[in-house]
Amino acid sequence: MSSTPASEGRTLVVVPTYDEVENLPVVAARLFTAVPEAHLLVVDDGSPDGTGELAERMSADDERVHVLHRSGKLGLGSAYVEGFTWGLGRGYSVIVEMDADGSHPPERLPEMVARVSSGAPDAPALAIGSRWVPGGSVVDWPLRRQVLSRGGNAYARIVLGLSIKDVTAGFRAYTREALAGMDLTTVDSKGYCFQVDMTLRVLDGGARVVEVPIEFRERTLGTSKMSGSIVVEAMARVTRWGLERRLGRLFRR
Ligand SMILES: Nc1nc2c(ncn2[C@@H]2O[C@H](COP(=O)(O)OP(=O)(O)O)[C@@H](O)[C@H]2O)c(=O)[nH]1
Ligand SMILES: [Mg+2]
Repeated sequence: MSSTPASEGRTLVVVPTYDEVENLPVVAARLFTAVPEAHLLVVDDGSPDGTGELAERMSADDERVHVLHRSGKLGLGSAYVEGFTWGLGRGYSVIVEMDADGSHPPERLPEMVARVSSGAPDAPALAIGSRWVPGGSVVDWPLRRQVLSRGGNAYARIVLGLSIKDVTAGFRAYTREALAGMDLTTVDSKGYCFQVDMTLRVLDGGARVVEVPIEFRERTLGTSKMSGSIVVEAMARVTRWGLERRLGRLFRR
């Protein structure tokens, strides 16, 4: 692991990786072109393809790059939780979630970061890079994935009573206050429901969420780690959270 320079006022971009050796250098170059002052934290789960070793070499060459190595494929949610905790401990003021596969355009980060760090009293604590608001789009995404994403979002919106259009999106900028105000040790969602879980935690903390339109592009290199069990986990948990919230409201009356 690399040393940590003073990071007050800086942005940390957390990128979880599992077998992204071709994608990581491309996304890192795009990130540092778009936001040269940002720091990058790669959270690698022992990728068999050598992504972790590549990240280590990148970190030796560039003091903005940091790496956490985990023992095996433990899931996206816990990778982010470890990354967030690392970033909070080092004083970053904005902490970003971004995939390694190039689907999330780092070029949109300046706007997302600006929205959460404007300093205005009603500034949002979370900016979501959204596919499903006007101006947002998806490119080269199979119809099956589009239907799943739109359907999953519609279901979550109805069951949880949310107005957010892309609550499963994994491209996000949080203020440190939003993350510091949560008990991250109780997050145990692995896949898409991690994104829903985090959104509910921000809203329950009384903070605002905004959506910034992005163009989402399907990866051109490597393979997706999305699986049926991740979809089942998301459906089951969203349903449970929806019921719990409704019952909770009923009993408070
Ligand atoms: N550290 C870690 N990263 C993961 C894991 N599963 C997926 N990722 C990373 O999470 C990001 C999104 O995964 P991806 O397979 O592209 O999912 P999709 O975009 O929904 O198809 C990529 O950067 C993956 O390498 C995991 O278990 N651990
Ligand atoms: Mg992807």
